[in-house]
This record gives sequence, structure tokens and C-alpha cells, in this order.
Amino acid sequence: MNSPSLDKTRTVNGYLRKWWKESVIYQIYPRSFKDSNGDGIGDLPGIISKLDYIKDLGVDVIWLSPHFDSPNADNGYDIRDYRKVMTEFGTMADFDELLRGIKQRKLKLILDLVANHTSDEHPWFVASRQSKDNPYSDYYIWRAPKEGREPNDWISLFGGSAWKKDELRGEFYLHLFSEKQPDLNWDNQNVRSEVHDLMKFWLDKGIDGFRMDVIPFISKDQTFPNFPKSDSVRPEYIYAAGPKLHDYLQEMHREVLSKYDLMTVGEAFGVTLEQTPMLVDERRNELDMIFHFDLVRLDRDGWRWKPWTLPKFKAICKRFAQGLDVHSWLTVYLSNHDSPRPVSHFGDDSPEYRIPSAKMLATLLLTSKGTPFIYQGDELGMTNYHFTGIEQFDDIEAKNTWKAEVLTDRVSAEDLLDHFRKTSRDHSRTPMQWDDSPNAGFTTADKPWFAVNPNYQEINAKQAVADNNSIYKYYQALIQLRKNTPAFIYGDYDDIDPEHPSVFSYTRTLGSESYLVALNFSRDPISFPLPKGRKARSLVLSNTTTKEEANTELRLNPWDARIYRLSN
Ligand code: TEU
Ligand code: CA
Repeated sequence: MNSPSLDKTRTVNGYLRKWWKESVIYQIYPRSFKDSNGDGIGDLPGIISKLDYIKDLGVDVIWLSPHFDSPNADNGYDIRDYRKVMTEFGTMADFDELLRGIKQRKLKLILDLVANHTSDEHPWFVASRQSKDNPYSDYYIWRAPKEGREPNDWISLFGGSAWKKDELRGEFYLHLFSEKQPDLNWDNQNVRSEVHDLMKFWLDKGIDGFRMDVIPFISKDQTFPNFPKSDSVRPEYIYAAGPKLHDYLQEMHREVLSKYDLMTVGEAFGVTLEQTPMLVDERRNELDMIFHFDLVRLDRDGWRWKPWTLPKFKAICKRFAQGLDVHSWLTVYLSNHDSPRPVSHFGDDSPEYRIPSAKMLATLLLTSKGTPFIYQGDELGMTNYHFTGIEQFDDIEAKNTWKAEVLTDRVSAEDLLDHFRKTSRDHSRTPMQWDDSPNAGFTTADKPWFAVNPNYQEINAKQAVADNNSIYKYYQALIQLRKNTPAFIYGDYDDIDPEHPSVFSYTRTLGSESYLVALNFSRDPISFPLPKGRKARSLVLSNTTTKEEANTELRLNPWDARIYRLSN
């Protein structure tokens, strides 16, 4: 923490100080980040070549999406060997060099622990399906047919049943994701010990923690009741409420996490705000923080898109910023490898407003309450991709949903494509745009593994780093501001006008320091009255050239973002 006012304190505003509460985290999806050997696929040496770019942005921690050996049914979230680097990404020597480069730059590295399931090509599963009485038979969840059918009505989050009949073993196995991602049986102590051991393997190399993939799903009610009759409960809320989740996380904390100075962040699809302290209250010794999905999926109904409003968006932000006590910490994110690009999702990716709206969203991300996560390319204002046909999609979730919905004539191809154009995970997986050379400098191959967004000629890192008014430069300024302003980290949050249809304005207050953030989520110029008795003493940062020193009201331009120091 650069701020001198915090150097010596152990608690701030009632919060215990921790390095991961004061960090800004940058997520890398290795397949799409940088290709170093011309095979069209991103790799670890490619990341090494861009560590200075990441360091210069000002972030503190890198979250690396899975780099482990995988057949890539789900781009690495289907692990075949937890102790081997995926061949396309390089070697263990490359990993060791990457970690050295990260440490040399005083950055930290967290890895993606995918332990709810493995690949069906993992040796454990290959053995498990051979028979019902070998040492690996119970590493996964097998059930006999029930009246010749699936054991219950659970569905895969990628479409279709969550049960697959294995002809070799003659039983069904559970897969909450694709058929090539069989769920591990965490009720089996041997499975838990195997996971603890693989965690230690990487921790002993010197990594600084884990992002834990769908970790709340690991415990299942193994009587496997059907879904509750009311179809209002989405499957993820059932899957995230297993009976022994907290036992297994506390055991993991005892056996592994407590032995290292690390951070953990659980991907908590299906966990409510009310359930959050059970997972992250520091006195429970489970996880440090979790990702919620309420904000990034406020416009979602399963795979379907639905309209959203700013008051609804703000209500979610307020609920989370004010809904936890000092013993629980939050994450803040607007995107990752599973979501559309923020400037297309929540901003305005038109040529006229892409830059101000991307900066406006960055202002929200970096002045909110909770550890901010930046997804690769968002610092450039990368946009969604203009998909025109299902054949352009790579994501197994898109392909399986297409099979389950269109090939069964439940919905029309055009209808599903309309939704995918707004919601698909593939939007965030187009290659990072480094410069205006062919394939955006991502690869020298003629054909990258996935299509490069054709707007790379205007939107690329080379241009951004050279342009003082770029989104990248604005992210740099915001990150520095956050690090030098404890109020943005530990300060109280208050929404100034929750019902305003277009302006999101809130304060962050720590002791005598108080800041006002005003964000215009629209193309309309708006006059926004300041709260009674509060004067904006000085403009700290804005995404435009305005110098407006406000007293009683702000005249906000389209997609304006302003940060003012308030005088009490
Ligand atoms: O995601 C879990 C998950 O549920 C999200 O992918 C998303 O909510 C889902 O696509 C439903 O719309 C994690 C990883 O982040 C994701 O990339 C993996 O595909 C998934 O788990 C399985 O490992
Ligand atoms: Ca490569």
C-alpha cells in the first residue's frame, strides 16, 4: 500500500488489513493472450514477453486461467494432469520462468484450481470407469439407472442431462458441466487428499493462491433428490448448497491454506449475498473472498438475455457493498473469460462513445468496494465480436446449448444467435489485440485458434500505450489513485441517488476523507444535483477534459465519469 497514512496500521475502518484487500488483480486467459511460437495458440512464453506491459498497468496480482494439461473440451477447465503444463502452452520450465519473471517484478500469481471435476481423460476417470471395485471406482459419482433412466432430473449447466451413461461400467456418472468433465466425489477422503496434494505441489513452487472454479459445487446431497417442484429455483443454487461444503473447505484450510501466506477467491455461482459470510467470514477459516454473479448476470435468464436497468444495477452494487460486515471481504468485477466485454455489455461500444464509456466503467470498477479484477483486454476497451453464425463459436457451452435448444427445435437458430450475440462467453476469448500488424500481433500464424476482432487496427495495446488519452492510460491513473486513497479500499460506500435512471453516483468515505463518484450511464447530457450540504471541493479525475468544479450540481456529458474530493 503506497499510502503513508496506512503504513503501520493493522486494521482500517474495522477491517483487518491484508495484501489481497489492497491489490488490483489482472486475469489472463492464456489461450488468447500471446502466442510466442507461431502455432496460433497463446502460451506461457508469450505471457513472459508481456510481463512488463502488465507491470506497467499497475496491477499487483495475476490470475492465470488453467494452464494444466487438458484435451481442451472446455479450454483447460477439463484437466487431464494437474501437475503437467498443457503442451500447447509450453513446459514446466516455462512455468518456472514465468513465476520467476512475476516475482522479479514484485507481482504475485494465483492459479485456477478446477477441482469440482476433471477431464474424462484424467487417469483417475479412465480407471474409475473400468470397474466398481478398483481404488478409483469411487473417485467420481456413479449411479445405477433408475427404472432404466437417469438417477434424477439434474441438468448440466451446459445443456442436457447432468448424467451420462457409461457403457463400459454400465452406470451413469454425474457431470454438472460437459460430459467430458465428470464431477469428482468429494465425499471420498482420497479425492480430498489428492486435491490437497496437488495444491501443495503448486504452492511449494511459490504461487500466491488460487481462484477456485465453482468451488461451492463440490459437495452434493448424494441421495440425489430431484429438483424442487417450483421451477423458480435455478440449478446453480441447488448445486451450491451441498451438505458438506463447509466441512470440506475448513478441512482444506487446515490441511493446506493455513500453511501458506496466500489468498483464495471462490467462483461462487449459485451463492447468495446472505450465504456469503458462511464462505468468507475470516473467523470461519474457509475462503478469503468469492465472485458473485448477480451483477454480471443481471440481464440473464439462463442462456437467454433480458433487459436491465441502471437502478437494478445500482441496487445490486449497493446490496453487496453494504451487505457484509467487516469480517467479510468482496470482489468487484465486470467481466472475465465467461462473460461479454464490459464496454459492449454495460457501456456503449459505438465508435463515438466506446472510449468514454469504457473509462466510465473502469472508474466504477476501481472506486468500488472490494478487490477489483480486470480481465485481459478490458484495459484497451476491447469489444464483443460480431458473430454471424453458430459455426463461428468455440465455446462448448454455446455448442451444447445449440444442440439442446436448436437441434431439438425448441428455439429457432436466429433466436438463439440473437441471445448469444449478447451473452456468449466467446466474446471475451478473441485474441488479445497487441498492435495493428496481422492478427493484432497475437500470433505470426496465418490462422489463430480463434478469430481476431477486426477492430484491432484501432483497438490495440501499442496504440494505447502511446496515447496519453487512451483507456489503458486511464486505467493506470485509476489504479494509482486507488492505491493512494485508502477511502476507495476500506471506505464506507453510500449510493447518492439509487433511483436515478441514468446516473450512478456514490460516495466513499474514510474518516475525514470523502470522495464522490458520478457516472453517466447514457448518451444524454445530464444535470445532476449534488446531495444537500455536500460540496465537491476538487475534481480528482475525469474521463473527459472537463474541469468543472461543482458546487451544487454537475453537468455530466454523455458517458461522463467524475471523481471529486468532497468537503464536509
Ligand atoms: O464457470 C462456472 C459457470 O457456471 C460459468 O461458466 C457460467 O456461469 C456458465 O457458463 C453458465 O452460464 C467455471 C469456469 O469459469 C468456466 O469457464 C467453466 O466452463 C466452468 O466453470 C466449468 O469448469
Ligand atoms: Ca503458441
